[in-house]
Amino acid sequence: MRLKHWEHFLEPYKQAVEELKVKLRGMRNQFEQNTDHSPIEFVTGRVKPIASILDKANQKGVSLEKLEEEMQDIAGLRIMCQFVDDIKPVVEILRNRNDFEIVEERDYISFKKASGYRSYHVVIRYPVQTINGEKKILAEIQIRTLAMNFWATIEHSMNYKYKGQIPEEIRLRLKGAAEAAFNLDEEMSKIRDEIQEAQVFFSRKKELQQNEEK
Ligand code: 0O2
Ligand code: 0O2
Repeated sequence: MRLKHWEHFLEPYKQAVEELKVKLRGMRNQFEQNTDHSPIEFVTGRVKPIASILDKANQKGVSLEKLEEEMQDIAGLRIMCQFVDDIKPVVEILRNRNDFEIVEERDYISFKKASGYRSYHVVIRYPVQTINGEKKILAEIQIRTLAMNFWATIEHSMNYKYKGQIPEEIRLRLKGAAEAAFNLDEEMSKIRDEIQEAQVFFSRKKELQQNEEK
């Protein structure tokens, strides 16, 4: 494909990423205005660079004619949550939306990847309105905690540095670091639960004292 063709091919993906960033950030804004805890911390999005599309197509044996149907993450969105428990409610909201259709879900949190990678992936079919009518494209939404994101971001850049050939010793340490990140998630959830219990306990105690004083 020539550059001009690539630009034409990627145009609906660019539009989808921009639209979905607004929509998913809108979810965060609504939570912030209406609740005391937003399960969404921040949202990012990107269109896969042409070189990465070509690399992945090559690795997976996908012909360029089949990219549209077989490469699900040319348009990629990422939703970062504070706690592991925030992920399910976010997925549930995505399932209930009627501006796209969910094609597939991949739960790499219950079933982590061999690398140690954890994240929840939702593949959607999203309708983009173009001057030539509606075009449905595939997009991948990755939902993960801040700790999972921290690990994945650094592991991804190391993989890039080593061109996918991370030495065995480092690979094992990264796997260990993924477990440490998961333990951190669990510890943070426990701390939050204990603070919430303490808050309930103290507000009940205060109520009782106020009633006794009356
Ligand atoms: P706010 O006010 O910061 O909460 P754009 O399309 O221009 O809005 P762009 O250039 O695509 O955004 O940026 P990106 O990197 O996709 O998204 C960045 C958003 O995530 C910003 O929020 C950042 O503040 C927020 N963010 C918070 N922590 C992190 C982090 O650790 N890494 C990254 N990449 N982003 C983070 P908003 O929504 O612009 O508004
Ligand atoms: P990018 O844009 O560089 O992040 P496959 O490539 O076969 O593993 P598939 O079938 O496309 O993946 O689907 P999957 O595994 O649900 O999603 C792939 C994407 O998940 C990757 O995109 C990463 O963003 C993320 N991911 C999956 N495994 C790992 C991992 O071990 N480490 C990190 N850091 N990220 C992972 P790409 O293609 O790498 O592109």
